Amino acid sequence: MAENRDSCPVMTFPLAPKIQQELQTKFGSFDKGLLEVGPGRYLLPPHCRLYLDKYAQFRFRPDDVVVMGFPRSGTTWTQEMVWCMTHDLDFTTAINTPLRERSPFLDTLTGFSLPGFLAVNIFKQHPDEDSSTTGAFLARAESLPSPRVIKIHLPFSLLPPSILESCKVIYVARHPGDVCVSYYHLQRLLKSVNFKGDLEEFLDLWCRDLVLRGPYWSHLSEAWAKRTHPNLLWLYYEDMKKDLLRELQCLDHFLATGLTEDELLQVAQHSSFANMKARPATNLSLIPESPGLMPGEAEFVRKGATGDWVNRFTSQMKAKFQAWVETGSKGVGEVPPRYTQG
Ligand code: PPS
Repeated sequence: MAENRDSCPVMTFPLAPKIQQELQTKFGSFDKGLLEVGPGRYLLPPHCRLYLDKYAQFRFRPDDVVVMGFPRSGTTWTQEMVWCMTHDLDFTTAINTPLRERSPFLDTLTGFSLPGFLAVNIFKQHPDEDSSTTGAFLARAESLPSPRVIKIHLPFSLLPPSILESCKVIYVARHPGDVCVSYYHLQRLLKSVNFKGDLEEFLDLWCRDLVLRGPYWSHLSEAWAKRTHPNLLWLYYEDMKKDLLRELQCLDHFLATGLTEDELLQVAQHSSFANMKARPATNLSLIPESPGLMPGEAEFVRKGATGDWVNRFTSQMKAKFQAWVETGSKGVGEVPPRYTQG
C-alpha cells in the first residue's frame, strides 16, 4: 500500500517484508530498511522522505552545471573536469580543496560524515534522520556562489521537471557490468551501507533490481529519452577512457568554456586516473581515519577500467547478468543500444 507524508509530495512505498528482511541481513546499515520512491520505484533509505520535496523543488540557476549519472558511472571524474573547466583552470584550488566542498553532491543520502566537512548536526531535525551530512550538502549546494557544479545521482523523475529549462545537465553513462562491480566495492566500503556479502551475492541483488538507487535501466532510460535536449550532454565513461581529449572538446563546446587544445590537455592531465587516485581532494579513501569508510576495502577511486566485469563474473554469473540485460532493458523504454548488445 502506498505510504505518504504531508511533508513529502513524492510517493514512497514500503518494500515487501520478506525483501526488507533480506536486505537488512545483507546490509549492516539498512536496519531501518529501504523504500521504493516515485513512479520509477527507486530504492532509497527512509530518511529520503525529509529531502525528496527539497530535491523536487531545488532552485537551479541558469549558470549551474549538473553532473548526473547512476552511481559509479564516472560522475566524480566528470565533476572534477567540469569544475576545473568552469573555474578558470584553477588547479591549485582543485588540488587543495576537497571536491565535495567545491562541487556538492546534492542527494548525499547514504551520508558519510567526514572530518573537516560541515561536521554539524543542525539538520538532524527529525527522528527519522540518520544522516547528518545530507542536509548539510543540500544547504551547501543552496548557498554556493555561481558558477555551481552540482553532482546528482537521483533520476530525472525525482528532480524539478523544468531542470533542463533551468540549467545544463551532463549525464554520464557506464556499462552496467562495470557499474555493478564498482558498486559492489563501494557498498562494502561505505559504513552507511556495509554490504556484507561477496560479488556473486551482490550480482544477485543487482539482477533483481534490489540495490540502493536502482533500478539501473530506469535511471538510464529516463535520461536517454531526453538526450536530444540542447541542455543535455550525454557522455559515456568508455568514450572518456578511449579518447578523453575528444570528450573534453565536446564538453568545452557544450559548456561554452572556449578552452584551447593545450588547456584541455591540462585538464586531462590533472584529472587522469592516477592523479585523481593520488589526491585526497578526489579520493575519499586517502582522508586519514575517515569514520565513514570501512578499513581494508577497495579505494573510492579504485581501478578505472572498462570491461573488467568479464574477468570478475563466473560463467554462471555472466548468464544471470545477460538475462537481466535482456529482460531489464526491455521493460523500461529505450536505453543506449551499446549496453544491450552482447
Ligand atoms: S560515485 O561513488 O557513485 O560517485 O562513483 P562515480 O564517481 O560515479 O564512479 C566511480 C568510478 O569512476 C572511477 N574513476 C575514474 N575512472 C577513470 N579516470 C578517473 N580519473 C577516475 N576517477 C574515478 C572510479 O575508480 C570508479 O570506478 P571503478 O571501476 O570502481 O574503478
